[in-house]
Order: sequence, then structure tokens, then C-alpha cells
Amino acid sequence: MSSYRPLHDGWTLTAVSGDAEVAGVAAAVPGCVHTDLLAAGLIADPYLDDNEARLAWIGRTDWVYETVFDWSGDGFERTDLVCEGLDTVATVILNGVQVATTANQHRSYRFPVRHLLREGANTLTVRFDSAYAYAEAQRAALGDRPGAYAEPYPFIRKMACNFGWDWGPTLVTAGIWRPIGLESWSGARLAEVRPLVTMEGADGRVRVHVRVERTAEGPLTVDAAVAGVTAQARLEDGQCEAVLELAVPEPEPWWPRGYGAQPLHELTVSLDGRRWSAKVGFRTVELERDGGAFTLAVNGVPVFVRGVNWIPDDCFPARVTRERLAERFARAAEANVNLLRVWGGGLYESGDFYDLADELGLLVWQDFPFACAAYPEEEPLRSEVEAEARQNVARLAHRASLVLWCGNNENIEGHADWGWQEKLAGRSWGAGFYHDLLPKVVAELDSTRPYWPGSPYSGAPDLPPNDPARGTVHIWDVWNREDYTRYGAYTPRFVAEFGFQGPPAYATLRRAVSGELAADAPLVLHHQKAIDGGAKLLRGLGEHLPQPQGFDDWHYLTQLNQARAVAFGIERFRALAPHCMGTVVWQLNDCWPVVSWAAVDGDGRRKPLWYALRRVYADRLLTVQDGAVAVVNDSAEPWTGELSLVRHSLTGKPLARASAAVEAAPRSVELVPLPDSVAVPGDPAAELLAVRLGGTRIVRFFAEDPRVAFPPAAYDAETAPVPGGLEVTVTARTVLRDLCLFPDRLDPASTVDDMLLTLLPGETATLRVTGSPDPEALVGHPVLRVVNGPTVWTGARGRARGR
Ligand code: BMA
Repeated sequence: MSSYRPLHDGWTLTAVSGDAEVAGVAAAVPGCVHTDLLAAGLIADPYLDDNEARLAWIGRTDWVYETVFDWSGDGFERTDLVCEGLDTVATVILNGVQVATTANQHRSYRFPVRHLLREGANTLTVRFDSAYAYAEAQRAALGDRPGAYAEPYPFIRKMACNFGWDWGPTLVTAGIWRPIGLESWSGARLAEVRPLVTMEGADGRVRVHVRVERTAEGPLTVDAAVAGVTAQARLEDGQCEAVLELAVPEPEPWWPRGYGAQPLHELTVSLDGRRWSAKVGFRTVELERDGGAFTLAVNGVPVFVRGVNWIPDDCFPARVTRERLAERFARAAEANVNLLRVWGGGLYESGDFYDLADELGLLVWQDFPFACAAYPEEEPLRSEVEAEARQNVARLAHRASLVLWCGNNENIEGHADWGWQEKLAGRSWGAGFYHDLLPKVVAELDSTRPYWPGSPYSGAPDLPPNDPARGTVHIWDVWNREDYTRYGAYTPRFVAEFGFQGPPAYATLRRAVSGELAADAPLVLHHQKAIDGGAKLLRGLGEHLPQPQGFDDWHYLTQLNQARAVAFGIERFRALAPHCMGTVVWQLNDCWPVVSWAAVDGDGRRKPLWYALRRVYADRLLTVQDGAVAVVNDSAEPWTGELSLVRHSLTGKPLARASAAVEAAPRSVELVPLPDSVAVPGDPAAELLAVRLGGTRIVRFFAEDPRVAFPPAAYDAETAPVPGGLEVTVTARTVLRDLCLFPDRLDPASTVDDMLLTLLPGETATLRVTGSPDPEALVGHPVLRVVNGPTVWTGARGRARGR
């Protein structure tokens, strides 16, 4: 017997330190101070212009949330205040009596409060002290630690990127960020249910670890059921823990997407009429490490990871609804992604996040929340870390999608390679967490999946952590210093991070920034957080693309270069399979409108990189590598056919042809050497190579674009209305290099279904555009872009024929 009552109404917010006069402002729970102040019209939107710069005071202020609620004795023995998330330095007060103080955003809490409740009106107050003040006090007490950023985030258990990152603003939040409510119960309740789900041979196996909290004397009965199988445990007087074993004969296994279906079964656990339930899927996970490999195997099948890194989708995480997550996950799945890495500067994500991953077959690699800094291991942080790890490992242990626990992001590398040891002068830096505490917690609570101490990591503490030859590597010399062709010098086992920046969609930038849009406009630069980011974007164009003339060129060319850079890396690494068994692109998403490494921008718009990802992450990929065509077949079926190789002039005239019979076995890479007749051009500036196998066609030029003697682009374009939008047909009169359509320039809601198309003269592409952008404008500059288009090379304009 129990009843739950959310306490989400009637909250007010008051500033109780500093100069701000904020008192009794209506507040949303779950929520945070920034979004409350925004809703009350007291601050400007932190994501627009440089408003962020004037909001630093919020993180330095102490705040009080308060609500009054009615309560009347409900006949239960116990009533608990359940706080699923308090951000972060909180004092909880009920009817003037202090219930608890907390300092960990990553934990949830339950406090018995029945003795404090009164008939009639009750006042619940949650005071949040400044996260800065707390973190700075810990820093003073424990001694400073080196890190990638000067902010004090390693000194508080709070989402690190809230203090600003090289893609995120500094907006230090406070608030009741997850649900809060009263739960009343009598007799006994399920305090923790931790099902470990795996397969043994062909059979599904669930071991449900149950902990109960009880007031009742005498025996209790716990029941569990899954897939038609039931189990029961009896708890004797005073006993609080039980393990229930369920063996499900020959269930359909759960597979990552691309490998099979994702059957999920409802597991129910009940105690005295109280019911806990979750969806579980049966599978095994192993990490194969022979000879330096880093290969995730699900149900014994090695999986080539086509991954993306995930960052908190909003600086104000209470705004991230299930609907929004579903949209982001759909974008990942459509781009043929099969793994999300929940990066260590963020959070243990919400139940909705893992629900969607389980349903879609998106594997999840979960970092423990530590990133890019040395972390003190002393109290109070040590106990907080242990408590949060225990709670979250138990919470997520049953998740089919979760395949790896990882100790941290880049802290082992930082300690080894970034000059931290000298600065630390013997102070703790987190090694005890990554090599001792966290693996022990995982071994104790979740034996069903592997633990990896950090990323990058080579497999042993004494090895150089970022060695491409072992374990996971992060490749950041590209972007920071090197041309993207340097990916070609790597022969890694598993690339857990690599990426390249590009601006967000035009409509996103236009919404975020008022006034002039220019690469160097101060407000545009405010939405670029990487050190020297603007210069690196331009330098990164290298020999590949011309330097831009004006904003429109900058926007197209740097977006295009981002897409090409990442695609270049993925093509290289996939062609190395099975030596290399995964790439995790930095990064899928953004938390606000910003120039960044993301494929999907802060307003949810897809950048050209997303379209490139969809192509290079497809099951079937053709790529030219080191004088051969790599036929990459990451599907369960063989890929057979006649590989056609044609060297063309830029006018489309075939100059040489070759072909080869191909039979790429399932999950394999076949290398087909390129004969000189097609591989060696007569004139590198005036020829291209077209490679085709079945429905897949790629085009390679023999020189970088600025050295190709492109004719000025000419094309015919027609638009026709179709339900929900327009169909755009572009017929190339000349070669068209990397055609993109940017309909959001005309209508922010408008999208297009494909991009980055290279057409030979006479070829036609049909694109679907949603919404109702002006059809004439849609097929002209600067909405329709090609590399050899009017503003990059002067010359004839594309001829656009309207409807
Ligand atoms: C790695 C990541 C992030 C960062 C990214 C881009 O260091 O782990 O910390 O945002 O590179 O610089």
C-alpha cells in the first residue's frame, strides 16, 4: 500500500543573497532559476546574442524555492519526501525544520518527513546555495587541481559543462531539476530493484536483486515475472534483501540496430500490492581486448560501432522532454548510428533516454561524470562519488542498450600527457575513482557489462593512454593543428572521439544573433567557444576549398568542410575493420545555438555533416583508400555485384572504364585494387573517377577543389508542390560539386531530405523540401549551393526554371 503525490505546484523563487531583487517569482518545478527568471521576463534569453555575459550573477546567488501545500493525515505509517534531483547545494526545510542538506546533482534522495507534516497548510522550502561558492570553498580546502578549464567544476558533483565548455555557455544553474513529491506507505516498500539481465546459452536469465524497507514484522513475499516466467522470494522477519532468479527458455535476443530486432519484455516485481516494472531485453555484452583490440561484442557478435558522442541537450536539462529526446534519437538512427556515448562532462541521463535507446537498439556507452580535469578524491567528494555511482549503476543495470561503463573522459590522458603531474605535486587526481572505486562498484552491482577506466585508455595504467594501437583513442590533432587528411596516418583500434567544427544552420544562427551575420561579427563570435575556433575553421579549409568571400560562402564552405573532414576519417577507419572496430564522432548534438562539432545543431537542425554521416555510416559504404576501392559491407547479407570504375572528363565523357566482380561477405571489407587505367588521370584538374556498385555511387576528384578546372555551375531546376512541401528536381548541365539546398534560409521550419550530391552533366537529383519556401528563391543562390557555384568561382549562374 502506498500513494504518491507530486509537489510541483505553487512554487515561488526568491534571491536570498546578492543585489538582485527577485522575490516571490512564480517558479516551475522541475526546473531551474534561469528558466524561471526567463519565464518571468526578468532576464533576456541566455541563448541569444551575448546575453549570457550578463547572467553570471545567477550562479553566484543563493536562491530559495518555496511552496505551500495542503496535507491531511492519510492513514499511512510513513511518508517520505522523494527528491529525484536537486541541483545542487540544497537545504531542504519542511515547516521550518531542516530535513537535509545535499550537494550532488547526480543523486536522488528520500527523506522520512511524516513527523514534520501538519494537517492543513505545510511549507516546503529548498534553499540552493551558490554552486560556485561551494565549489570554490572545496577548492580552497582541498587544493587546486589542473584541468582544461579554470572553472571549479571538479570540486562539486554537478554537470561539469554547466560551467562552460568549448561548445557551451557558462550558465551555472540551481533548482529542483527532477520531480519531487511525497510518497506514503505502510508495512514495506521496494527500496531498490536491481535486475541483472543476460543470456546463458540460449536461455534468458534475470537475477532480480531486491532491497525492501519495512516497518512490518513477520514474513513478506516478493514476486517477479517476465516473459511468462515467475519467481517468488520470502523475506523472513527482519530480512530486507532477496535475489529472485528467472530463467526464460530461448527468448528472442535483443540486438543493436542493424543486427536484429529489439524485443523487450516487461519485468514486474511486486511486494504486498506494490509494483515495480521495467522493460528488459536479453543479450550478452563483452569487450574483446586481445592484442590491444577494443571490440564490443553483443550476443557474441562483434559490432563495428558507428557512434556519436552525446552531450546534455540543454544547459537547463529539465527542459529536455521525452519528445525532444525522441527527435534527437530519430536523427541518430536515421544517420545509421548504432551507439551513443554519454560523455563524462554531462549527466547520467533520464529514464526516457535509456527507454528510447532500448527501443531503438541504440547502444549506450555511459561515462561516469568526470571530464577533462584532475578530481580530488578526498571527502566530501569521495563519499558523494561512491553514493552517486552506486545509485546510478543500480538504476541502469537492467538496461539492454547499456553496453559499457567508462570511468571518465580524458582525465587519464590529462594526467599522463597534459603536464598535470607537476601541478598536482602529489595531490589526488581521480586515479582512485577510475582504477579502484568505480570498477569495484560496477563489479559488485552490475556484473553484466564491461567497465573501462577512461577514454582514451590503452588497457593498463602504465601504458600511454592515447595510443592509437591499443584501446580507445581520441584524435584531436586534426581540428586543433593538422589537416584532416592526417586521419589517413592513423591505424587505430577504436576512435572514441574525433571531430571537426562547422557553423549551425543559417536559421539557427539567425535566431540566435541579431544584427550583422559575419564570421567575425562579435555576436557570432560569442556563439563560438573553442579557443581560436574561427581561425581553425578557416585554416581547416586548407587546400580543400577556397577561402570564403563573405558570410554566405563562409557558412557553406565551413559546413561543407566539416562534413568532408569527418567523412574522410570515418571512411578511413571503417575500411580498416576489423582492425578498427569503432568510431564515435564528436558530437551528435548541441545544448544551444553555437558553432561546434555537432551534426545536429542547438535548434535541432541537421547540418551537412548529418547527411554525410548518414552516407558514411550506412551498412554499405564504398570508399577509395590507398589505391583501392574498399567495399565495406557491415550488413548481414553479402554485397555482390559488378564494381564499375569509370574515369570521366569533367564534361562527363568517359575516358577509361574498368570493372571487377565483387563479393563482400557479411560484416567484411573487401579491397579492390584500382587499375591504373582509371586511377591515373591524364589531367588531374579536369577528370574524375566514378565508382558504382549496385545502387551506391561515389565520385572522386583527382585534385582538391580549388585546383579542379570546374566549369561554372549550370543546371536546370524545377519545383513541384507535393503534400507537405515541394519536390525539387535539379538537372546538371555541368558537373555540380557537393550540391546543398538550405531551405531554412527562406523558411526556418523548412527541411530538405538530402545534401552533398555530386552530379555529372546530364544527371538529375530529386529533393524533397518540407514547408512552403518560395520556389524561385529555393533553387537560386545562396539557397542552392554547389562548390563550383557563382560566388565561389565567378561565371555563369545556375539557370533556375521555376514551376
Ligand atoms: C574533447 C571532448 C570535449 C570537447 C571536445 C572538443 O576533449 O571530450 O571535452 O568538447 O574534445 O574540443
